[in-house]
Amino acid sequence: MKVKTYKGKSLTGIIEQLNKAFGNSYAILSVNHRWRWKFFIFPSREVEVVVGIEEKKEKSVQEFAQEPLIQVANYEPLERIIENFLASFKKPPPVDEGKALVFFGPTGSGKTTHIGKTYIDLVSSGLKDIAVMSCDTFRLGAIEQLKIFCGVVDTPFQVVYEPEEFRDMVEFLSGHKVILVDTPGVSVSSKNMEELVKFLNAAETVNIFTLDASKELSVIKKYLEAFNGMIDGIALTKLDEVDEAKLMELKQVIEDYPVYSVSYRQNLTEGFRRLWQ
Ligand SMILES: Nc1nc2c(ncn2[C@@H]2O[C@H](COP(=O)(O)OP(=O)(O)OP(=O)(O)O)[C@@H](O)[C@H]2O)c(=O)[nH]1
Ligand SMILES: [Mg+2]
Repeated sequence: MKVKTYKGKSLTGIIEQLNKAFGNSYAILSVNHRWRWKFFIFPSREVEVVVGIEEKKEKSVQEFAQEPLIQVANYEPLERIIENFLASFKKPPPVDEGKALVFFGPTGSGKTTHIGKTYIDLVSSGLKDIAVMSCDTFRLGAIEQLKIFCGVVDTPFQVVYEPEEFRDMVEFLSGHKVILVDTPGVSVSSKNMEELVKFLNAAETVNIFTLDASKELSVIKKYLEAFNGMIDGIALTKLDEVDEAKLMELKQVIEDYPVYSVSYRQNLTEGFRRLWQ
């Protein structure tokens, strides 16, 4: 499966073109409606559709679109800054096959999005033997979001409610090459942090602290202290929302941890770098 983003003026227009090009060999993963402002006064609607396409049915962009529906923005400067930033970090150790990667961290830090991005990145690089698990039973949306992806390439998707269930499921799925685990957001002082710690202690996993780079450094430090000892590595999100100076400050705060992946776009198909193998 290839995952692509198409943009256009109307959803029906995009669907019409998708039907023409791919018949029933595609699945819509998400739809986002936005307003675009021209000269700050003329709003126009834009729809962004993320689509999973069976590879053999894929056609060239030119064949597919009358008007260019795919708009790949130029992120070169940002990518260069991020490359430099990443160069000085420890490389994450290789992840053993069948070991679960648990993405945990504060509410809204980008865990579910990061799992989606990781999933798309792995599938696009040819690795399809993936299982996905969610301990995020608080937000139905999170489960639904992940379920949609998993349906596209027949990925096992499991929801677990208790730490013991989590331990058993990690073992049950350990025959898969990669297991990605989503968790509910935590705040340092709340009860859900205790709950999460029970999950993290229940099985031998790679615990990836998902950190929103745009948060204040004092808040980031507080979280790192609170989870000290549980963090195997870091996934940094929202790098598109910080400047170079903030990146440098951030580097000093997290330099002891390997960085597993970074994201720098809200969109699932763009702005992602995976550093673990
Ligand atoms: N700009 C930008 N936005 C991002 C990025 N990653 C995630 N987001 C946005 O951050 C918001 C929160 O993302 P989620 O993936 O729902 O975060 P979460 O940690 O799963 O949230 P909870 O499950 O509520 O704890 C969403 O609006 C995402 O689109 C990124 O790299 N850049
Ligand atoms: Mg989530």
